[in-house]
Amino acid sequence: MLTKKIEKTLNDQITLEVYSSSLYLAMGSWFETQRLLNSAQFFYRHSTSEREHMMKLIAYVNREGGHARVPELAAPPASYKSLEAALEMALENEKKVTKAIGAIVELCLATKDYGTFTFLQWYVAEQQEEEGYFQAIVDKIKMIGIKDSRGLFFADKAIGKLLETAPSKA
Ligand code: OFO
Repeated sequence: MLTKKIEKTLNDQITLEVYSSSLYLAMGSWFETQRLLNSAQFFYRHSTSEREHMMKLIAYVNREGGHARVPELAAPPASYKSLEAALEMALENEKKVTKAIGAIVELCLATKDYGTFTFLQWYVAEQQEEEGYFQAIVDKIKMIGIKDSRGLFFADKAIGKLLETAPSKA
């Protein structure tokens, strides 16, 4: 049985996962309008995995006697300054999510909720992987150094290559 405090923090986490999913969906859509189709696929796929993270939390909260809430969210930005800017924004978002997971883990330990602590270990590992993955993409795109549409073409191609080798979720 979840305490009210843990239930609330898990609901806050659901909000973050929903926002991540909708942010990446918006990014995917924008990339599609820019004809950066690999980047679009990358973000669409990532949006789906964030939705799965949300579903997992909803199932856990309800199973443990709480009530998972679906939040009302502000719309994410519809367009982005550049491919690099969107990737940086995504990386920052992942860092924020990692921090939030860490805070819930700490709360679980402080309140001796070892069940939720164990449940969250999946998210800890997932975030470590995702953050590292986004960081690697940002670094790669910086290395390519986009100066013109040719650079953009190669950057999008590089993201396509990463998609082929990406872990199932990214
Ligand atoms: Fe990448 O955010 Fe979910 O956990």
